[in-house]
Amino acid sequence: MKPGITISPSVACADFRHLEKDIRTLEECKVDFLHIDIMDGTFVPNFSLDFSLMRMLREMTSIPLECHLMVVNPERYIAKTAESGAQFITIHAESTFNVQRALVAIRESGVRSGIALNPATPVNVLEHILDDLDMIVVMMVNPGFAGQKMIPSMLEKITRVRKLIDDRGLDNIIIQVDGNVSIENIPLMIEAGATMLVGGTSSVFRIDHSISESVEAIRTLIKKHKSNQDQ
Ligand code: S6P
Ligand code: MG
Repeated sequence: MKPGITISPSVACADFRHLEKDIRTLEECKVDFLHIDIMDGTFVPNFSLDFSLMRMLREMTSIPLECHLMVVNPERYIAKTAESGAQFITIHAESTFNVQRALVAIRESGVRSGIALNPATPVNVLEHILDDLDMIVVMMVNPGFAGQKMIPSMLEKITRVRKLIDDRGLDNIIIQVDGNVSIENIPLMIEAGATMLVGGTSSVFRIDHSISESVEAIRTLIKKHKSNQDQ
């Protein structure tokens, strides 16, 4: 069965001057996950969060953590990510020669597995690994930075991923979207078939709105989509 639509705020976009306060607000808003970006400065030209911060969050809150590894040869870090409290580990299809083996290793560590596709990576790389997946992440931007603009053709990519998993009877696989998941873009992404929304600077952590207002605005869009579907 197709999963319900969930919200996963990207912690890298929070204001670290008052991180704990933001986390408490996200708890009050009952968000579904926290999205943890880990970058190595090689797979992407930037650095972000790390395992010690993940462990701190794990102690601070019971909101489930889903970790997005933007690192070369991510198999080196699966055990560490699992030990740091991840409930999902997403690796990039482009980041290792041994994608299927790495996905199996994620599940063997007791964690649900995800694969992320950079904008230039075609959907057909998923065809032979669908049985090893709990989540597919369609990157709407090239990974590495917050605050970028969505690449419009990625909407069609979501549609293709949706068709691929529905045709195989695997519609329980989550389709996450990451990058410029903005208030404007969310309806288009959900319409195309996305089921997990990563909220960054263009939605949950907007400068001109509070976190609560932003999560509420996202929920309203989700409800609107659902009521359109029910009609
Ligand atoms: C980007 C990273 C993302 C960002 C998030 C930013 O490489 O994987 O998770 O943190 O997408 O959101 P926004 O709304 O600023 O694009
Ligand atoms: Mg991410």
